[in-house]
Amino acid sequence: MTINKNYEKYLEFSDEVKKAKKENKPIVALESTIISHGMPYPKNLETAKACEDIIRKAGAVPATTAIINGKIKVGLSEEELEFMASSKGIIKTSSRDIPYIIANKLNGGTTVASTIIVSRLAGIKIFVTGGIGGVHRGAEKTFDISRDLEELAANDIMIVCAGCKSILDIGLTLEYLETKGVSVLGYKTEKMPAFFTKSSQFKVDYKINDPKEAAEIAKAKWNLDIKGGILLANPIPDEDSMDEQAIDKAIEDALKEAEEKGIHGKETTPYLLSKVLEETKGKSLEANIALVKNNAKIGAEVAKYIYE
Ligand code: PSU
Ligand code: MN
Repeated sequence: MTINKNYEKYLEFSDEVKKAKKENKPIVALESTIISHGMPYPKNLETAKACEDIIRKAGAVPATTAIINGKIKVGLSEEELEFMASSKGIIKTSSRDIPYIIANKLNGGTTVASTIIVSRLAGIKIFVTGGIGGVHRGAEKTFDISRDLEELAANDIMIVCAGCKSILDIGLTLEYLETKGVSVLGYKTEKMPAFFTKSSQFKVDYKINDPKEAAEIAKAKWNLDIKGGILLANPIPDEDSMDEQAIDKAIEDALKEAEEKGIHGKETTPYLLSKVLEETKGKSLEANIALVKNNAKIGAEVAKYIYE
């Protein structure tokens, strides 16, 4: 876990993460676009804090990443979390946004893509989120494929998520991951989870049965220097899973509205998320919170073996 000296001036580690690095403790990264653009205040803040605590309780150290005032933060203080959760004007920051935001001393919520970059710079091997970006429905016309997939393909990282929302084309997302060499593992499942529901019609590559197995697979990949990260897809717990028809309808409606309004580019994902939330009267948010917490728990368990 060494930091390349050239990066050092851009990075700022929290005391907790600094200490964890010194003591070689397992560190788990967390993204912050989910806080700034993925959930409304104050649930976003409560969820971010709860996830960090779950990771601590499981014996690992959380490192929520963000860009604040042009500094790449690895680990946020309570005040910084509050800032990310409640401020207006935070920029959704994917890979290509990072240099501009740093140069202009702006504030950015890191997406999966940019959190992967920050994790690499900080020597973090695993990160937890809700859902990754992917190939959007209709991508054959719009070319809308999330940068998340490219960074996942290019870096040695494991991401724990609950699959991807069916606002995306799950089948095409899996095909893309296959092309890019990303291993897709199902945590105690053979089916790719669909975020709000436990499964989709698509299969993962391999079902794994415990955190240690996931870590062993990651280590084999990294030791052999095989390009392409690892996606650990962990289904939403039974009791939090949503009614499939209700969520499918909400997503269909949201997609239709986005098209009518001409929403595109980086606005698409946040727009669809907020529309689905509206139509499900907040139920989708509760499910979202439950699944992120569930991922935090599994992520911390895997982290304990992955740094060995
Ligand atoms: N999916 C969710 N919630 C989110 C996101 C995705 O269920 O908050 C966020 C993540 O930060 C992800 C980003 O990396 O959206 C993907 O955006 P885009 O599709 O524009 O690449
Ligand atoms: Mn996109």
